[in-house]
Amino acid sequence: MTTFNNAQLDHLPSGVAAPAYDRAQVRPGIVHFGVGNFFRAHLAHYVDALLNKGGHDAWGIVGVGLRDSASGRKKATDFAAQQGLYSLTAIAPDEARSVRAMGPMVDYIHAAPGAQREHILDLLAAPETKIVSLTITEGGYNIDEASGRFKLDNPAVARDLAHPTEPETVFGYVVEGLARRRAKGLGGLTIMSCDNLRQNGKVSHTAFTSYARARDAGLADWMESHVTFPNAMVDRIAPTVTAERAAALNKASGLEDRQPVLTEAFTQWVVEDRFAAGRPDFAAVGAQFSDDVPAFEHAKIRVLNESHLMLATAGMLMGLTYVDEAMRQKALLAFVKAVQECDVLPTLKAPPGVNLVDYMNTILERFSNKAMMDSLARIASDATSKAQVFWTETVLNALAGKTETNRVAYMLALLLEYLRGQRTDGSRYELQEPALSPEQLKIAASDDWRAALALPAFDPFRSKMTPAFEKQIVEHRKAIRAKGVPA
Ligand code: CS2
Repeated sequence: MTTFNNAQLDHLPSGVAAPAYDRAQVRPGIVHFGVGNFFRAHLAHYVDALLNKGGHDAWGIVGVGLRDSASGRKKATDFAAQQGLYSLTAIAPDEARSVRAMGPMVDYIHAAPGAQREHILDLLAAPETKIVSLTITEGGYNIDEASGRFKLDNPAVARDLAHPTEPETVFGYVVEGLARRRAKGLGGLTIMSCDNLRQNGKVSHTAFTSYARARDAGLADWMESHVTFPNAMVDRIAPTVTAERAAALNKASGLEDRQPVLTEAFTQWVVEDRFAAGRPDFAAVGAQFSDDVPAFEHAKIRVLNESHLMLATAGMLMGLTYVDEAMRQKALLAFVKAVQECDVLPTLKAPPGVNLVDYMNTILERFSNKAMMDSLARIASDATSKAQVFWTETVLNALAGKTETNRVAYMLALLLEYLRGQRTDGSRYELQEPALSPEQLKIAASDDWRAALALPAFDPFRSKMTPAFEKQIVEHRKAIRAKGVPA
């Protein structure tokens, strides 16, 4: 069978929905950095839906990959062979399945150091480009957690600042693109983060304008009046697609897709309506414009991501593989619910129009979706950074006496036990903790209870911890080892 490509679009296997638009007519209006599964299941889905409505041909997407890794190179070869096409399979908790041939990405550019540089800069400086969108991961914004500042001394950033017209980082590219727009007398554009961090627009503003200011204050001033950075809450689970998973997806779809994406039926996108160079009618395809995005972000992080990380750390210790498996452990589910009901929901402001209990129940139902086969290892990866973003508020509330400390101490005990890299049966797993130094990894693996409290996951609340709370954490750790997680 031949690799999935444009020629197949008018005779797709039954069950695969074709684009209702002519891909040849679609012109790029959005340049997207970071073409991972999440982007292909989320923003690309909204753009595809717009194109299907007709009248939106100016909003196609050009994907850009800056990572010179094996998977980055594979993506470049695959998308070249498939002309940017891929299949998106969405499966609901009741197993209802839909498969779409996704055509919104009209081009994919892989920028392996230097190659394709002018091509990318030309696009960024083209009058037709209205939005630069980003899924560059939580850590990709190069912000120092403690000070909230952009790290100008990051070697890649320093390199770009020394060679601003020959960029390699996303900051260097976008700001050089903007410099060229300004020089040509063109207008600005919107820099739109689709990453899962609080105030992602504000963080993007800090990152891109700090870089620009270090390069040329006049350019940074121009950006302040010509570029907008809307905040957005994004939500759709997109599990890792392993080679086996890809084969199973292709078997079910009948396609020979080298880059299939799997996701859940649920999707949500709440975004501020601040677009410097216009925008398509995203609301017509299910996005929600709101002036209260932080309330939505907040609820999502504390209900979804906070629970996800509990299931992941506990599930890894118990030797489980997938999120839905962890959801089927009665004791674990009861614990997650108790934290939500006693420690999270009572301290959370409901976003406009949202009932928090329904919101939680929908999320738990999504987690039970067997078809996702979403790996606990994916969720647990970088637990050190995630706990700081997802759990800190719950911990601070308990330490301030607003809620009980017992469950929260147990969560932290789970995290520390997880960071040892060892299941309760003694077998070991690989840790993915980019935020820990080799020294810190050694502390995490040791049995020094006290030293473990110095790990960075505790940074945001360490000064508020009491000896009694520390003792609770240690007692829980001992109990987990002696009796296992469920007990
Ligand atoms: C997960 C998220 O990686 C994680 O920590 O909780 O990737 C989660 O799947 C998404 O935020 C869902 O929108």
